Amino acid sequence: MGFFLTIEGVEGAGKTTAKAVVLRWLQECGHEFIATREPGGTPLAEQLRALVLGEHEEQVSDTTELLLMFAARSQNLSERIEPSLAAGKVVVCDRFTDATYAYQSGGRGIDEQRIAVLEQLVQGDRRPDMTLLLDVAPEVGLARARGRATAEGGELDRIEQEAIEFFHRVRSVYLQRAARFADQYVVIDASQSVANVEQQIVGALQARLG
Ligand code: T5A
Repeated sequence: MGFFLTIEGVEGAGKTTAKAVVLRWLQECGHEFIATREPGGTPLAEQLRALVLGEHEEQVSDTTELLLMFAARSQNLSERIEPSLAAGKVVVCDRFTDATYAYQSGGRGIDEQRIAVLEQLVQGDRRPDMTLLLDVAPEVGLARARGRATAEGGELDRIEQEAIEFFHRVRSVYLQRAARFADQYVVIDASQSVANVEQQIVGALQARLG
């Protein structure tokens, strides 16, 4: 019944780059797949993404941010993820609920039990079959994200503008979850060169799906 693969990490860890590697490998191996991202993935969920990552004149409360992440997720699940898994496809998702634990619990300080309640409400028993965690020091990731934003003439979004301590807490929760859910997580050393990171990813895919 399909295979649900998610890609996680702090800003600029290389998730977009990794996703391209995963999709190319799936294509070459003849797997049927779809690619999606969170927050986002459907027209409505992409509107929620723009809302939650955008700047506002008022303060966005932590609970509002949390609920918008799960609202977008609910839509992506019902419209794209669940139908694709039911059709036997591999679903590749750039971030999922592990990001909520890392950012809204680790980063913002929301009690993880509150996130667990929403996780169950929105997803039932659905959890990723495999998570590639691109692990890199936040200083390195943010420098990459800034470099890309400058090259593309873009700007850092609302969350990317948080203080460095925020991203250290995010990374720390990711690593704690990787240790706790060792069957789900594969930790990739994303401080390495693009070629080396690609090699680690392909090795992980061959071990699980090859
Ligand atoms: N969020 C999301 C929550 O708070 N809660 C949630 O529940 C969810 C789902 C979403 C934001 O929303 C938050 C987290 C985020 O703040 P996003 O779209 O996932 O944001 O985007 P970012 O995390 O900001 O990801 P980026 O697109 O900035 O970074 P990527 O995709 O990790 O990195 P990538 O591949 O674009 O690479 C960045 C730059 O580095 C280079 C690339 O060429 C690029 O220029 N690069 C490398 N350079 C050297 N060595 C390597 N190994 C490199 N890999 C990539």
